[in-house]
Amino acid sequence: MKIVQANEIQPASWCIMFEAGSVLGKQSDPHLPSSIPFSPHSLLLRSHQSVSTMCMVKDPTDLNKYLDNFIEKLMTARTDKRPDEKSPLVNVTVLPEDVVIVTRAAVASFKEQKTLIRVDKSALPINIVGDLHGEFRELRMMLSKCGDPICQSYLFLGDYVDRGVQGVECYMLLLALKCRFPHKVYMLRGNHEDANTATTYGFYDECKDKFAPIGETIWSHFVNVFNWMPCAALVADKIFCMHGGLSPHISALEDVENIKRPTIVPPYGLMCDLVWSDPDNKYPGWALSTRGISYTFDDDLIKKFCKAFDIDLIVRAHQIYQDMYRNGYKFFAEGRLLSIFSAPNYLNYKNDCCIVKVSAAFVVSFIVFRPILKNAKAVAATPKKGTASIE
Ligand SMILES: [Mn+2]
Repeated sequence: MKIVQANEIQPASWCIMFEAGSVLGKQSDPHLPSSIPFSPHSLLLRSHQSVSTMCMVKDPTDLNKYLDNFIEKLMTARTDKRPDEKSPLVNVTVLPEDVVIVTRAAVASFKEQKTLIRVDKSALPINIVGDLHGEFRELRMMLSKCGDPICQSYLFLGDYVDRGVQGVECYMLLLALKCRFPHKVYMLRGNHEDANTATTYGFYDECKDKFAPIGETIWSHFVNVFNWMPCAALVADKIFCMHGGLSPHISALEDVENIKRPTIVPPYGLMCDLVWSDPDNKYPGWALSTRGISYTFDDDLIKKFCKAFDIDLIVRAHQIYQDMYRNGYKFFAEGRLLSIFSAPNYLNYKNDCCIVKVSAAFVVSFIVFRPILKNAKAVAATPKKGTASIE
């Protein structure tokens, strides 16, 4: 496998410049997904229909038409400037009926997959996307830049919700795309796709606010999907992907494949490690993580894992190190493990983010997204080495 560094392959046009202030709100239309030709259909289900009526959408053709309309609605809604000069929000309403339909379809779709997804080589090129954390406007831009899921595949590594304020919109759009294009869009579970975590970091409150007075019911639909999500993917037999990292409990890839669902993320064990662990050379081998859950693993373990299972590259998300603030990615173990992060200006860190693209010829490249910030000096600040943010 050939690894192409961003510096070699990244012409200026590959950087979408995010405007953190008001300008983008006025200019949002040029960034909308012209390359995603979801045409309008007449079947768009109306908001006044009851939840029970919505649940009767069983014909796959009708479901696809509904999904086309729903995706188009989310992808084309305008962004609104906010008076507090925070990043503009996408002005779109997800209805309770939408959640019922999409989560039901998503559970059915996830049930068709094993806990380890095997993505065939024919799915290449594939875009691999890290943490999103409710940054919906930015997710739409990245999708529009990377292109139509009819033409290329996507693998999302989890953490769609929490922290940001449009987790509902992010998660719903991706679930709808996954259901509409099940052989092109793949989604893995992050540690935030779990009732215990998402109750603490914002998504539960977002559901209660957006769907009052039935927010808790809607929340339970989302939790049901969380519990059915796969935890790892093997792309073209060579690229092993998960949200967190490796586990001392993997003796064969079938161990991942055989994890039973539905399940919460347990406090220890294989599934817990897949969504929670981190690479770190501070301590040799497996070490208890300072997160208070799961482990860290060193370069030596990464290399041994790759050799044992004939893996060229491990791609994971879950962290934004300060030395990732430029470009949004970091290699470990002499290129055997790649950590990516896909939420720009996350928690006002002023960080770049990136999406990894694996071509049909197995060339790995990066699409880097950089926020445009009013204080340019802050962006250029020298990162401190060795520190990481826990995601
Ligand atoms: Mn995470």
